[in-house]
Amino acid sequence: MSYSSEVFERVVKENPNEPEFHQAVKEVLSTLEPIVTKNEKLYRDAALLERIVEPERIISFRVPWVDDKGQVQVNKGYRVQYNSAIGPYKGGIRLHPSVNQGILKFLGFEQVFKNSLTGLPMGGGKGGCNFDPKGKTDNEVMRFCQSFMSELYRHIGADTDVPAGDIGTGAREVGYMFGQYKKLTGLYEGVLTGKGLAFGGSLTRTEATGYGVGYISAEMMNGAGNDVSGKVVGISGSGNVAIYCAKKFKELGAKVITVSDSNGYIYDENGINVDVVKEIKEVKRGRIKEYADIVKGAKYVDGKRPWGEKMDIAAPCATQNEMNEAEAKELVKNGVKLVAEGANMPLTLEAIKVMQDNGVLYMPGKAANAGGVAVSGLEMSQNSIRLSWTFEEVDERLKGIMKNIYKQVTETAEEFGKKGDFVTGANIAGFKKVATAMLAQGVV
Ligand code: NDP
Ligand code: 2IT
Repeated sequence: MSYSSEVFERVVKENPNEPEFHQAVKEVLSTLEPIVTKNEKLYRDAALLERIVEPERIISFRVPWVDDKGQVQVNKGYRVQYNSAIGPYKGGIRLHPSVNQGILKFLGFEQVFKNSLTGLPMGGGKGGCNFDPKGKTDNEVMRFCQSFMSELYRHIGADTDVPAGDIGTGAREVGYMFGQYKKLTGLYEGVLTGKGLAFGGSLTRTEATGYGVGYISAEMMNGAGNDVSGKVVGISGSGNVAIYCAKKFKELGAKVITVSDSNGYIYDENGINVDVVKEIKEVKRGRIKEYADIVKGAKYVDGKRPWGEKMDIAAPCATQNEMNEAEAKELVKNGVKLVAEGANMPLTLEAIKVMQDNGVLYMPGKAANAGGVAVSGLEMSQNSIRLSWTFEEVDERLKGIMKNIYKQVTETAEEFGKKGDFVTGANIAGFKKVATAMLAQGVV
């Protein structure tokens, strides 16, 4: 059995009941085979793979808070500090009822390689809580965020661990968390990213993940002698990533025909009106079905995902495993040419295989959605030098980073004899830098 397979078996054995974590590790370890084979003795002697799959630290804590009726509520909070070989732990905080330790481990593991790909000095981490912000009042969200930070503050800091947004955590939640951190520590520092522009946030951070998906898709299309312009794009989700992904694809001359939420999807053959989606989701915090009441000609399909529609480009931007093998086959049958993951691990391993076997240009999340954390890195830089760059300046840097990621991914795939396999390219390229740093730093 190969070294990678041995370590994968060990992960499954030692981490029972964490299927998403197993899935993420399997995807990475199976594609690292070419580099691991080349360096097997070095890696085995240093137990490098055994170390890289194990989080440096997991903090798990009680989050008690009082709802508007005066009832005490209790949630489970976590921070997975995965790997600090190339920089302070960096990664978002997910607030969703489905959150558990295994899901945060898969997200933290992915984050290690994603952050490495950005070229910025950031280690990997992820946090979260099984709190559901849906239907909560602003005051309830504030009390929850304050309680969450009342424990988390002692484990984070601008040079140790820098959280940010993810599902359920946006500008409002980051603001409340930052306020509580500052109150408890007395420090005004870049301890969170995605902050409001009035208190150290970076221009373009809100747009960064979705824009990055658009930029890398344009690179992929160009690399194949094709163009994003004129293409039909299907997007899932209607949150931060989906909204700005739709906006960028539109700017690039494509037509976006779907957006969704966990209840169903909207199909608008005239092209999704992003301002309407923003009003429903960012201002009213409503449901996506309201789009069909506002925009004439749009239809709402309840209880389904958008992958049955005909599209040239699919950008899943909602959550993990939101596209299965059957849906991937349906997309291929309908002529899909490119899949770029805005979400983390939205395709099952079987769905990825369908895309790759059918010659679809497929970019995994750790490359395609790295624009968000990249601009978080730029927010950290601006906080450190106490300056703010313009929107154009940050956007240019983001574009440069996404181009560079595409270059690293394609060149690494070729170098290891896997031309066009962007999963292998992304995993090996991300892994190389982290591995080099870990080996140089000794057994820690
Ligand atoms: P938001 O909370 O802003 O939006 C999430 C969207 O996904 C909503 O439309 C939500 O619908 C939908 N969704 C969430 N959970 C599920 C589910 N279980 N089933 C179906 N739909 C679901 O989150 P983001 O846009 O920030 O994040 C979306 C994805 O992108 C996540 O995978 C995240 O990890 C990833 N990502 C985010 C980055 C960022 O900078 N924010 C950076 C890189 C990746 P509903 O309202 O019904 O829950
Ligand atoms: O999955 C991700 O990369 C994020 N949620 C963004 C993390 C960050 O630190 O900006």
